[in-house]
Amino acid sequence: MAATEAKKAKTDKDQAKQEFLAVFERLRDEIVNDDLLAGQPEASKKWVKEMMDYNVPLGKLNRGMAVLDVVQSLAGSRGAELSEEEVFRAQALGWCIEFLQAYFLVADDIMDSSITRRGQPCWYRQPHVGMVAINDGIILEACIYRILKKHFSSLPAYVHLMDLFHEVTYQTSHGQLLDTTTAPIGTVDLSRYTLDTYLRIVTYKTAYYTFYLPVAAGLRLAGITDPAAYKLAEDICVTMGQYFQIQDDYLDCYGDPEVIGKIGTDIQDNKCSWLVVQALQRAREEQKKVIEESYGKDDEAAVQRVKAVYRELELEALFKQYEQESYDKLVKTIEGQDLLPQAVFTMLLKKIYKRQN
Ligand code: GPP
Ligand code: MG
Ligand code: MG
Ligand code: MG
Repeated sequence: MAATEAKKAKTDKDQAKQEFLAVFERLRDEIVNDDLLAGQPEASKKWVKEMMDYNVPLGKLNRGMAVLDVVQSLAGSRGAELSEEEVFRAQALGWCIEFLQAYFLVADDIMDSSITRRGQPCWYRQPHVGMVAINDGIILEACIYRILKKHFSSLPAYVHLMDLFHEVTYQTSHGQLLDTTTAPIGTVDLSRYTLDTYLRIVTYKTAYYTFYLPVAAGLRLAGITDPAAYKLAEDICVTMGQYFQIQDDYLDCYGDPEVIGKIGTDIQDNKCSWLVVQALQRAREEQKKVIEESYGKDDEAAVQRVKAVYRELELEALFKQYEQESYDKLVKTIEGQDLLPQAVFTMLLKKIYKRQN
């Protein structure tokens, strides 16, 4: 019985993903055939279509699909069912988040000199692309506002949605600014790697766009206007986002590149990663010295020396302990409130707990 149920859950999940992907194709085709592109050369249409297919739909799609989950939990708690149009709108809004994510990743991979993303070469690494990727990022971002205009401009939520995307982009760019300037390539200043700085970086560079954005977008679509609901969502989502980025940092070092779809570069890139912050809090003088000499170097032997210190300090076990404590704390907070249906948050949390990719 349990096996049958698990099989059904998987089929439902696959089906939801197929339906979500079908909406991507519709939105993509609308853009490729819109007023502006209609008058452009065939080569531009082809470029935009291929660029979108390469960068937008190939991730886990957790962020994008979360919008419909949120809207459905809110409707479910009122005993209501969504119309076909409401489902489509939630999915289209989810794709706006995936376009934003695609834009961030294209740019982030250039800034981090990354090699692979989602199991394929980073877009800027494609020989025919190079720095045109910067413009492609700008196009991907502009698509968000084309989609919003076409499908949401008749709703009272339109202006709030636009504002939400602008606000979250601003927050994320400031997280990225801190991320890239806390550890400039070629300088190692271990005094900068504090937990305080770390949490500020990850809150802004990841938590807002990964968790708060899908939840707040769903709340807006459902017509919720109570500021207290948004504040609660922000508090829970920021904590969940910190937990998610700590997992990302852990996987950068300990994940299987085949499974995570990218090759870790945090040690070489001198990143203010959760691992190095924890290592520095625990390291003896000689271990600190190894980190000081070997961190931030694009050299495999140096990377291995840093990883050896991480092993001595048993950071894997420390992460596992953090993961459990953080999960338990989040569950308690979610269960301790009655302003929003718990499912809004538990669905998100379930997807990331002990994730391998
Ligand atoms: C993830 O950091 C953060 C982003 C993708 C936000 C980028 C923001 C911009 C404004 C460009 P990361 O470098 O740890 O991600 P990954 O490990 O996936 O490269
Ligand atoms: Mg990166
Ligand atoms: Mg980065
Ligand atoms: Mg990372």
